[in-house]
Amino acid sequence: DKERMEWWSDARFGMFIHWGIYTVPAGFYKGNAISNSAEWIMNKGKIPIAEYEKFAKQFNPTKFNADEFVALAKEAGMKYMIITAKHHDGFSMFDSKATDYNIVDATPFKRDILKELAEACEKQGLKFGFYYSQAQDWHHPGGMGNGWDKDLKRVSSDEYVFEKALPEVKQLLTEYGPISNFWWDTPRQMTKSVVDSLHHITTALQPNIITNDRLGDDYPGDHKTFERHGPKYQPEAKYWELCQPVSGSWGYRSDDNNFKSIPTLIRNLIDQSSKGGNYLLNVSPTNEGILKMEAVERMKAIGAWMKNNSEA
Ligand code: JFZ
Repeated sequence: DKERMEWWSDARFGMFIHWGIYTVPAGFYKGNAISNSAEWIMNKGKIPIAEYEKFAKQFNPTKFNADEFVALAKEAGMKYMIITAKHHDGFSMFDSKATDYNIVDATPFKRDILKELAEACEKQGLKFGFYYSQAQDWHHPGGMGNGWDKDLKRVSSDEYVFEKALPEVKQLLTEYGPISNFWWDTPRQMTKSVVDSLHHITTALQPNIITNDRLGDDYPGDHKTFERHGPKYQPEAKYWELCQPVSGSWGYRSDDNNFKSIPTLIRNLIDQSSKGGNYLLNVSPTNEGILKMEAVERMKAIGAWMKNNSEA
């Protein structure tokens, strides 16, 4: 275990990426700003599935360049990258074999960005992992969380898990090279057997994988997760990570200019690091597939600071 955790423990700094078709509405629905983080717009705006699906047809981030993303993360001094393979909205950001509701089959873009990033990370020597919303899925009729779509004819959550979650997780762990991390989220209403199966295939298929503490009740995972705010004192947990967005929202919203200052970000990195934890800093690609200038500037500044303050 200690050996398996070594690179992660030494890494201290990683890039989190929230990206999905919610970057099309970018925080606005029918002319209204929908409060909360951009990736929650389907839920907060009570958008029916048939309406939300239309965003996929407008998702065409042609300026996306995986090598540039990975190079920027490296320049910032980050050692690993974790991207949303599927968020709560249920849209798969890779060439999913379990559903056509995915980036290759349902968008004009037709590119598997996870494949591209996996290859770029391999090439440039960055660890690569996935965020996956295993319980909440507002698109599948057996997924957790969609209580607003009146046309949704519900099926059992087992059906959702066996048709979608398990096959997708399996695909992500077998077709994308070495996967360093699996970052589960919002473990709601999961049965013990489902959680066990997810845990089992993950560790069986990628024995060196590192997981967070959000798979299910009985699974502490390999590390604790702090969200948005770091711990005040050094936590008891040996392995932990603070995840935090560089601006206000995890996913891109057009009105989010709430960027943390460069000194704040550097201080946050030092703060977690000095208490023995990792800092997973989130960026939000736009609908064009690039980062806002403010985000790029910040990554470069952190990297420059690190360079100026390291030996050799
Ligand atoms: C979850 C997601 O719902 C959100 O969209 C984002 O992906 C974030 C990283 O994770 O949000 C959470 C999950 C857990 C807590 C807070 C927000 N928590 O335990 O405080």
